[in-house]
Amino acid sequence: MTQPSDQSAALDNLLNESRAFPPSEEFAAQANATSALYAEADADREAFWAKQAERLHWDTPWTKVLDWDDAPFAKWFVGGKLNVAYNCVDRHVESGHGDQVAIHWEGEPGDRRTITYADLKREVSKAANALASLGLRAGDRVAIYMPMIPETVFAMLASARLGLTHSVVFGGFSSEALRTRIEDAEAKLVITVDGQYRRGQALPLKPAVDEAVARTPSVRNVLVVRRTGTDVDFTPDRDLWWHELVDGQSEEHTPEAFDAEHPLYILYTSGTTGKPKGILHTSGGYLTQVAYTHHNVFDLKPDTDVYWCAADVGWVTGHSYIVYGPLANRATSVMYEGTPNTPHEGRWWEIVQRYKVSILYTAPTTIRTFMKWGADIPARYDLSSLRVLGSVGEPINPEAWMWYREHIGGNRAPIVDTWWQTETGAIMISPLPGVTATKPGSAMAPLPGIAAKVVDDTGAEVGKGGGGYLVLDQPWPSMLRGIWGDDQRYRDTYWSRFAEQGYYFAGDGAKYDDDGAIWLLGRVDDVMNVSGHRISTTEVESALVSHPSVAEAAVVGATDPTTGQGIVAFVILRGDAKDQGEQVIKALRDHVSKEIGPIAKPRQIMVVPELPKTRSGKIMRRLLRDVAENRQIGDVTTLADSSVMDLISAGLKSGS
Ligand code: 6R9
Repeated sequence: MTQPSDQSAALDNLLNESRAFPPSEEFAAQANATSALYAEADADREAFWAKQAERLHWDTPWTKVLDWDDAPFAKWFVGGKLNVAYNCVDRHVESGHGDQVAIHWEGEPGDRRTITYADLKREVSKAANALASLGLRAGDRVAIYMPMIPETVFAMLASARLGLTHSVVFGGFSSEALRTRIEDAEAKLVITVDGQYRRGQALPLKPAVDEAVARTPSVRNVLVVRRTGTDVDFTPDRDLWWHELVDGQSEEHTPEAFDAEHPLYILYTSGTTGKPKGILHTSGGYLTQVAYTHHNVFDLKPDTDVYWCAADVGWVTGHSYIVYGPLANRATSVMYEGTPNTPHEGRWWEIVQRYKVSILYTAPTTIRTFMKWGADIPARYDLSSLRVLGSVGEPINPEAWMWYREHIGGNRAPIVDTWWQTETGAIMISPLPGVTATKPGSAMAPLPGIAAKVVDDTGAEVGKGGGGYLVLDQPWPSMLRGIWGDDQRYRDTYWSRFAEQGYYFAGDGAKYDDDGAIWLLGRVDDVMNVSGHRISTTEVESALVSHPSVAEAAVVGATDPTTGQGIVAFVILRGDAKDQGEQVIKALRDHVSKEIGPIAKPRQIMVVPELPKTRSGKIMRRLLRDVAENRQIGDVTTLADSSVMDLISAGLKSGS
């Protein structure tokens, strides 16, 4: 494990940041949130959450807010029953908002669709009838391997409506990644597309599904949405076209109420070992917290705002803040299919201008990319509609924060830097716009109802100015309910580090500044954060060593000005491969891309004669990070052979 002190050293300037931006009176006067929320939650946390749960329609009221007797397995809103899709769709139509736009969708090639809440109800009902006709029943798992198109949202909501548990697999992942996820969840259905648009090109996706499904006997059907019109192979009886199955279905579907703890979805995320963890989320507590946070953190006014979360739906941010939170709150959203520079670098700002987007939620890596492209690009568009800006996925450096504020937010829109994880389900630490005076680079404080602390190695809370590990010391409604099929791994990963205190260990280093504000310092385990995507070092290492040219591999995340961290791999090649130079490096990068996905492609691969290891054989990635970041190499005393680092440095200097 990296010590948080390593990271705080690197982020020292960040902690000298002393600028503060208090909310304007004008914003505060109209804000959803008030400072009274903190006091209210402190006075009685469970009563506070019970009140937040009233944002939803419950078919059967709960009898108990929280059951924590079987900790760390929580039950929230015990005995309550609800239908998640009804809450996100039907009730808005019933309250007279059927004509309100739910989604302004824009495809990468420029095609557009406007979907009202009434349209959404029809589409979701038809899709639910279609899935039921395939014999799927509550509790069955459905894998969704799709790009950013409306049918992805329909598919998720149709699953939720029937009590099916969806597992969305990011469309950029490889066939192999899809296969392991289908296998782990034992999915009966895969929903996918013929192909997807990426950087102006139509790329096939169905062949990856065919390859995966050939080895996953649990899958009975593959439902294919036609997106790009490319030819696909069809396996009779197994494969079905969405338009043939769904379009003819009845537009009426009566939702059934499910238990508050009914599984809603599984979402796989990287852990410290090669095997991804299936993070399990359930219904009532999850929907309560995503709705509550979306309302307060983004200050959503459903009648006037146009909200755009520019994440991919394959990540938790897409689940909670493209689909469930905004729809539960009757938001009008923008959904965009493609990359920010297709066909030009002003595409996003053109979209903001066209739909008068008022709330924008994105990641620091994207903001840094825009910085690189230049402030003159957003300056060509009318961005005056923007009134709240959000950031998520990794620590945002003060420089990017200030740029976002000035060039996108017109020095007017408050910025909310939101810390949370796939596991937390919803935002946990964030400023409240209109309430909190923000500091560039700090996520500030736990939201009302949330309890977080920075603790030292022994679990004792550090004082102001102190650094250590971030922990969550009280259960929260949208917390994960476990790792799919692996209760022990759930206990070990999150609850064993501070077992005595009963704290949830987030895996992030953090620090309090002199005012007690929280600054996140990145992961303390072997998980990298590349453009806001979590990739484990082990995962990339195992992909590399699965190639016949590689004897051994060690992977580190090195600071990268654009992507936050970049993947740097150190490999020891086998005999023959040593003489193949650049060719083998290219082959290895392609191999990783095929095994895991293009986002896991190493930025740099260095060929080395040896790897630095401790006596117990654990690779000392800390030292490799020093090399990757061109720093003086740190303490080598725990190395089994301390001359190894000299060998590595000498080899790299001579360019071999
Ligand atoms: C929502 C999401 C979770 C990890 C988390 C942390 C990093 C996310 C952050 C942040 C600093 C923020 N992270 N938001 N670090 N400031 N505002 O990203 O979920 O993909 O599971 O990643 O991302 O390291 O532990 P997920």
